[in-house]
Amino acid sequence: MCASASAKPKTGILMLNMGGPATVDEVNLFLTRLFRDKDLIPLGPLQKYLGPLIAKRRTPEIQKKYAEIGGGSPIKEWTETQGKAMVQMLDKISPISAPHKFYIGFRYVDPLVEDSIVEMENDGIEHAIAFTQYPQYSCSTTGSNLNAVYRHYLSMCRKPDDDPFSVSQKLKWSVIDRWPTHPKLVRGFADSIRECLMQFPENKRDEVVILFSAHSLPISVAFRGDTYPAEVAATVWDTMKELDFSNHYRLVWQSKVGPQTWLGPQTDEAIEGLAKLGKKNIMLVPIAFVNDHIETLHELDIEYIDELGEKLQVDIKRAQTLNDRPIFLEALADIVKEHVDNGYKHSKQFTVRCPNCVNPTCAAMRKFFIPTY
Ligand code: GF9
Ligand code: FES
Repeated sequence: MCASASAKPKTGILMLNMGGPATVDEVNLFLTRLFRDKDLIPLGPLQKYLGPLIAKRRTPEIQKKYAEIGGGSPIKEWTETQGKAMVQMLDKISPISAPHKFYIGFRYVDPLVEDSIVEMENDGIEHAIAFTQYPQYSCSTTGSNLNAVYRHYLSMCRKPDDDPFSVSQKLKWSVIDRWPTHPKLVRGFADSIRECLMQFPENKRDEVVILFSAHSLPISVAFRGDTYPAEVAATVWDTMKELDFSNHYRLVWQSKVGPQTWLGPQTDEAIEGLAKLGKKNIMLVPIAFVNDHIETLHELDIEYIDELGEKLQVDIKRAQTLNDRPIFLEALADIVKEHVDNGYKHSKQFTVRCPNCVNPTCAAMRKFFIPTY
């Protein structure tokens, strides 16, 4: 019943995420792949050349930021910790799908989605689960990762009547495409917020403003019909409900880049605005990413808490990222178990594209994952 090291795994769980550069030297490769990703940033027919150029221009400033957070992104270590705990619990709570093995499928750094799929095929996995590590679905994140799975199989088509679905049939695929309100995810956030509240002086706790900070999106993406903004708001609402709406709160958006208009209010502008309103106790809560990454360790901790907080004389603290919080590790295992038990191959929501989608790969990818699409 338990997976020993030698037992042949039956269920493979591909943990999908964008990944991050493990070293300062890897920043350029990471950015090159990111700016070449036409599902994330459509640059037109010259993307193959423009992407690497933009990456090259951005590399030095981003290398500097990674150097300041200790030389690299911790995302691979965190994902491995989470994966190990998840499969260990799954072997106990879901004997029907055991033994389980986790794989990491990053979009822009090793281990890449494509390479891990080959490993899953070689391991003789029967049921492959593409498990996005983004709680809230965006076509720019989870969608791009799922497109990478589809394109891998497209690239394996050799004979004239091959199609991505038929060449994938050694592995039976299903998708966990979103889990924005899973009760244990929500409890993880609520616990992290409660712990952070305790760090404020007792007479200030009531007036702390909780700023849920999510990675922003260009407004054009929201207007396309991307589900991410609404799903992030759902996570925020359930988390505040778990806290009995004990504090004021706002959903704010961070990490905007480039000339487009993005979803707001921006996290830093919200901090400034609240300071002007006399709100001098602020808690930042990263709500759209479950691991520490450059946007928490640099943007929130250094740029907003250390620099902006100091300048404005505001007491800003940050709730811990979920990382290896036990209730969150349980959430990961529960989500997979519930997926196995209910037999759904994906969520209902996954079966309709954005009303204003113009990316043909979004349809082809669904054809691959949804038998009746
Ligand atoms: C994102 C999370 C992290 C280029 C516009 C010219 C687009 C973009 C993002 C980031 C969402 C959730 C990151 C674009 C188009 N995006 N940056 N999306 N999205 N830049 O769709 Cl957790
Ligand atoms: Fe959302 Fe294509 S952009 S489905």
